[in-house]
Amino acid sequence: MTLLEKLESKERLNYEDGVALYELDLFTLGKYANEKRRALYQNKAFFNINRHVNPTNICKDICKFCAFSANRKNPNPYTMTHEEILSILDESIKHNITEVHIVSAHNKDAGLDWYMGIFKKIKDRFPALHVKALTAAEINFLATTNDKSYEQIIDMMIQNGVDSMPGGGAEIFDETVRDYICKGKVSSKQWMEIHEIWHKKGKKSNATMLFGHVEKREHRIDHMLRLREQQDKSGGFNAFIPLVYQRENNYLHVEDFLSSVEILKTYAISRLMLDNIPHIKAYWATSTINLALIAQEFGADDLDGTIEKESIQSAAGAKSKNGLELQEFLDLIQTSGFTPVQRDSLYNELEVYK
Ligand code: V47
Repeated sequence: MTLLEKLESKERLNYEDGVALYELDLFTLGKYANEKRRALYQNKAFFNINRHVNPTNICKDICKFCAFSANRKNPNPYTMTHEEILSILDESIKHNITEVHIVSAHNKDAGLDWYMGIFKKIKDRFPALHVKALTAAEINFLATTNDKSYEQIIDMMIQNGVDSMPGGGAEIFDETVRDYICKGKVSSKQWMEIHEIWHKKGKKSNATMLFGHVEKREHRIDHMLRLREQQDKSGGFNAFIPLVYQRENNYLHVEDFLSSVEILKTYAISRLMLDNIPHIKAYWATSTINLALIAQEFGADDLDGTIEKESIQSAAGAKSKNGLELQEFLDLIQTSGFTPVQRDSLYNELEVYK
């Protein structure tokens, strides 16, 4: 059977198919991805009203791609107090956020109680707010530095009010590339194991892929297939998020920025390969809002949210520092021909803006 016949018959695609998909022209690829996306969600483009908070940038690890952590290129170490975090959210709650997305660095001096206290105090003050927090990389860091198992850390997260896990720390699973870009951080196997334990507790998480640096197309397909296999087993991934690599202020020297065609192909291929992960998120902070909107025609169905303040990608050159106002977000989605659907963190529809 040819690749096009497989696409027509909606057969599950294998590694060789995935690599071959990149050789198709963008519009053929887009047609199949868009058909799948429309069959599931029609004209809807999902988003949420959220706030990103990054409580510390002090990190024991040095990932070559990271411009966020305090280091020689970015010497401004900070660690927020719980009161500072709560006062940020006191403001954000006035904008009707339904989710706080918390990602920190691996700060040895902050201590386990500081990390867990963030969630507990947020839940005490804002019981209805969905707390999406701690990447698998952070869980691995907290477990190893506190002599605890992953399950013990995960149980503590749940007790202290974490509702779901973000998809960060996945980077690229291929071990050779991973060793080159972020040696010493959570391994691909550990990342998967942590999500599996989380899913076994009946909880949901996301999965990211950092692309556009030194990896090859083959590594992206391998990454997607490892996630698809895990999803067949544990079933808890809500969204796949391809993160476009930003190249400023870090230690990974990459000359060329990916073309928009390559980025759109990657969204489309994600939709086609990941037949068991319901949502493909075009995270506008890395793709730009323009491309994230176009991506809705190429397989993506979600844009993340209003964000309010973004620190990780903007440190590396993305122009996303201050989020987007709700009205602007709605206008952009509508003028692109889509129906904005405000969702909660688990993709229940809260409001459909006709
Ligand atoms: O894992 C770091 C990435 C991630 C750069 O789950 C970079 O809904 C691009 O995971 N260029 C953290 N990306 C952010 C993250 C995330 C974002 C939005 C939504 C969700 C979700 C999760 O940021 C890290 C890393 O892959 N990152 N440096 C960079 N230079």
